[in-house]
Amino acid sequence: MKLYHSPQAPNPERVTKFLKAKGKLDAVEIEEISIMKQEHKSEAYREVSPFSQVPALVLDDGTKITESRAICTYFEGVFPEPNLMGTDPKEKALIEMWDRRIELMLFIQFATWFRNAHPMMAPLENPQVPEAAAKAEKSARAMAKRVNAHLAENDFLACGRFSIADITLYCFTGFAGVMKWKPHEEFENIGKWMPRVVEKIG
Ligand SMILES: N[C@@H](CCC(=O)N[C@@H](CS)C(=O)NCC(=O)O)C(=O)O
Repeated sequence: MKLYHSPQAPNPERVTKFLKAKGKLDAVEIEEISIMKQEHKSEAYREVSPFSQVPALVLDDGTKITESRAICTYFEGVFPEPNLMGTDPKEKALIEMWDRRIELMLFIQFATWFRNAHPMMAPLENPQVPEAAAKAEKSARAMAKRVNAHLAENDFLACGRFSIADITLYCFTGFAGVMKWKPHEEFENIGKWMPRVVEKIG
């Protein structure tokens, strides 16, 4: 199987860190797609990912999977150990709850801020809308505060153990640096959580 990856981009990183946590990075062939060179908009790549987004996974039978979390779900099935998405209905629900909260309320809010505010993104986000950036920045900062409060009582985001939700938060934390935002320095509990995750996938 082949994984289409962009090393600087956070969604593909969610998949490679997930594979790393499984010890299975070598199980896939990786092809790099440069977003800055707009390779993801080429006709050839659109055959793989009609929405022109990275990552994408192509299975040996030709099946194409193009959402990072869906790709992780596939890998969780074929490489079950260590478990990263829950072992019973309660764990699965709690891990999904936190993963979706981080993705929807932090990761995507931050991406909307970045895409609408950073000059580097002007060719991809046309037009950039300052009001959208300001609103999304406020949402992302509010969510980071909530996550920090949650981590005051919890070593990991869900079920007292490392999971896909922590991987999503970890990738967001690195991504935030593009706007010179360091949530792990600004927020004490995110800062204490970080080395626990680095130990698994850093
Ligand atoms: N929901 C998708 C989002 C994928 C996505 O937005 N990928 C970004 C890179 S992090 C991308 O391909 N951007 C290209 C563009 O915006 O033109 C997923 O989770 O895989």
